[in-house]
Amino acid sequence: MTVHTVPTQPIEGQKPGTSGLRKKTPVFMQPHYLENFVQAIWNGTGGAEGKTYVLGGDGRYFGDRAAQVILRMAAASGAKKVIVGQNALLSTPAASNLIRKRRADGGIIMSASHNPGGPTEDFGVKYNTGNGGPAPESVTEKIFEATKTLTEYRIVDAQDVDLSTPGTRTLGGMQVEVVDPVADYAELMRAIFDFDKIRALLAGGFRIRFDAMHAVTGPYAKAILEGELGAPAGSVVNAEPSPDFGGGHPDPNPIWAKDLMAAMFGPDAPDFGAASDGDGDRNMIVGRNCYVTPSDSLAVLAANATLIPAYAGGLKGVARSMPTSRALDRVAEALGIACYETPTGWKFFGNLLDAGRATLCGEESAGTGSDHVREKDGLWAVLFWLNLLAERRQSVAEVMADHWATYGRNYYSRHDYEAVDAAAAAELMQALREGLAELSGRTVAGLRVEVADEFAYDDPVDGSRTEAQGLRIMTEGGGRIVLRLSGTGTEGATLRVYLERVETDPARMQDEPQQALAAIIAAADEIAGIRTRTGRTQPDVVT
Ligand code: VG1
Ligand code: CO
Repeated sequence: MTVHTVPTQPIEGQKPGTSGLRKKTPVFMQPHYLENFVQAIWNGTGGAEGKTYVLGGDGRYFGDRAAQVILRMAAASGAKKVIVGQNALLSTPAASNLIRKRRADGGIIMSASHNPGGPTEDFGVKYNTGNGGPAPESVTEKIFEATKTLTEYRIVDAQDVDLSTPGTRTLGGMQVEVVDPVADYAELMRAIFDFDKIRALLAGGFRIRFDAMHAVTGPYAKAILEGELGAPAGSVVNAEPSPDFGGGHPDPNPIWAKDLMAAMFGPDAPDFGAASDGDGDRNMIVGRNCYVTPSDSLAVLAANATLIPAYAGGLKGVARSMPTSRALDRVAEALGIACYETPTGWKFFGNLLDAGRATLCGEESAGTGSDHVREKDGLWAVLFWLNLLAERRQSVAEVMADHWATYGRNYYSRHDYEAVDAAAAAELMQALREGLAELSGRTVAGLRVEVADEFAYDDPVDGSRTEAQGLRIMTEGGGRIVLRLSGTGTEGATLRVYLERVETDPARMQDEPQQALAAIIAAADEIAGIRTRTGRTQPDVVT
């Protein structure tokens, strides 16, 4: 088999963001674009020679062809073996599990996660390290550096490898092992949860609806929820992964999972609803007439962890990303365990999980996970909820009411302004940054600001410091406004405004979040000048 060494030049802008490199699909399909980045992954991580990798993706447009390119490049650079999900499919948590279980050196996940897919939408490539987690900043920096000095890449001349059936094939001197994407993941879930209890709950007439949003969790949810746990056929909807996610936006939130919301708030609603994103690492939880905000979901999982077999011995600690609400902190305090605050992005949880400092982690963006893998895990969160509901024998709304009665309620919302002019967004952030020091002590829209700062993270495990991770404004009485720019978008800038307020009055636990947060929302606009600087009168997405 011939190895071609193809001359190339650095391509600008191949800098991984919050979660891998994401670009419009046509950008990824440009000559050398994917090849350059993959070669930079090898070059930035000590070469592919003798290594074993895991490879899979969320089934989006171009993923099948990208997989073949990556396989040919791995073979050309002397990799020993690549373990690939059948039809190049693997959810992100399943890939993380396989990397760990098979002791692979790393993995490549082809996904732009919750971003839409298709010929004119988004594509992405993410590199995970041997612990199964997203490469930390130190590694993504090396990969980015490598993209800037590339002069050539290596690729073999070969036909496509057959990925349509499980089995082991060869590509030059490299083994390609095609595996069932679901089997190992299902085995892991069986080891964590009480499947018998969940089976009994479902057999007792508890009705669920899981919306896979035409993305990768379809086959996983079908096999586990319907196949193993006995949910009636049809409980999992939109279960067939499609290259453009059925023309939808595979982001599990009340806006994009509209059908699920309608079903859960409509007549004859099921008892439990859930959805996942493109690559299966996010989850949305919704009860009958009861949407659970992701930050609250994380807090509920922590508070109920000992009901789950795998966590019956208690949690070592918990962690949340900085913009995530502090509902989790209140649970951690009650449990007497540490609660870490990290920058946005799952890569920052890796060290805490590896060091055994945290068992559960989560983000306000519908990501929750534990030390069972090194990624957030959508279906895991769904099974966690089902297991805890089976134990508590309560509705989702009752669990939430109990939770707030015990810990108080952190009213929370995120307002996203999408595809904002990049320069205007940068100016907004810069102006706010410069004014932070003067904000303390001032009263804005009737709220007194206590402290305002820019978040930086000192990793307690490896001592690394990550700066400029979001602007925070704390107001009196436990209010908080956080602003940051997204690192996963592919068009202009996305401004994220995170709004939070603590309520401890037992009579005020069932308010409408936007109303409960009205004063905070007004203060955020006044402080940051969102309307005037972006020209937008309202957010595109409210979660
Ligand atoms: C967003 C979320 C963040 C999440 C990231 C990847 O990042 O805010 O919490 O970790 O997406 O999620 P950003 O930089 O756009 O705010 V996913 O499901 O893409 O893997
Ligand atoms: Co995702």
